[in-house]
Amino acid sequence: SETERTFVMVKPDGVQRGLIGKIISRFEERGLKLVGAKFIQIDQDLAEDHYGEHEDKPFFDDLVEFITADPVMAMVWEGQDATRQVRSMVGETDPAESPPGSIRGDFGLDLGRNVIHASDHEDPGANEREIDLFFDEDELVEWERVDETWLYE
Ligand code: YYY
Ligand code: MG
Repeated sequence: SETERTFVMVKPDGVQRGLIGKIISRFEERGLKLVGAKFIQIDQDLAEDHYGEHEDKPFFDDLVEFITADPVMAMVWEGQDATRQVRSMVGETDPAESPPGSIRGDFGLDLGRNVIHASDHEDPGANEREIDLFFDEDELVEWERVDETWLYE
């Protein structure tokens, strides 16, 4: 598989519940490399852009209100097959359907408060699109982890 970058965001419920560190640790321990991070409060325009695919859904207004209500931790993680691997660590959209061991399965109960966003691996280009929406090119850092030679064959 290819090395790639994916967009991840701890949502306002995860921030308020003090889960930023635990969530970052999971990706770090997996071997993924943090290449961008910002702690921000999303405005209406950015929220509507980010969730544009859902604009006709009945939950859209509540979703935008929720994601703009308080700060989020927006990040870019890099690694082999990163988009698919992160999604499998996140679990299903509904925490109630997410297995224990997944982030939503360990930290959430309610569909509308599912702690974390990650780019959809079944939507080609979603990762790049979301990274571009949240980060300028010069906010992404190229660096080597010391354990990279032992993480990959
Ligand atoms: O990518 P993912 O976050 O797993 O789910 P999406 O289907 O893209 O929906 C985005 C977001 O919307 C989801 O994380 C919770 C919310 N949502 C909802 O409140 N009610 C639904 N029936 C579906 C999704
Ligand atoms: Mg999605």
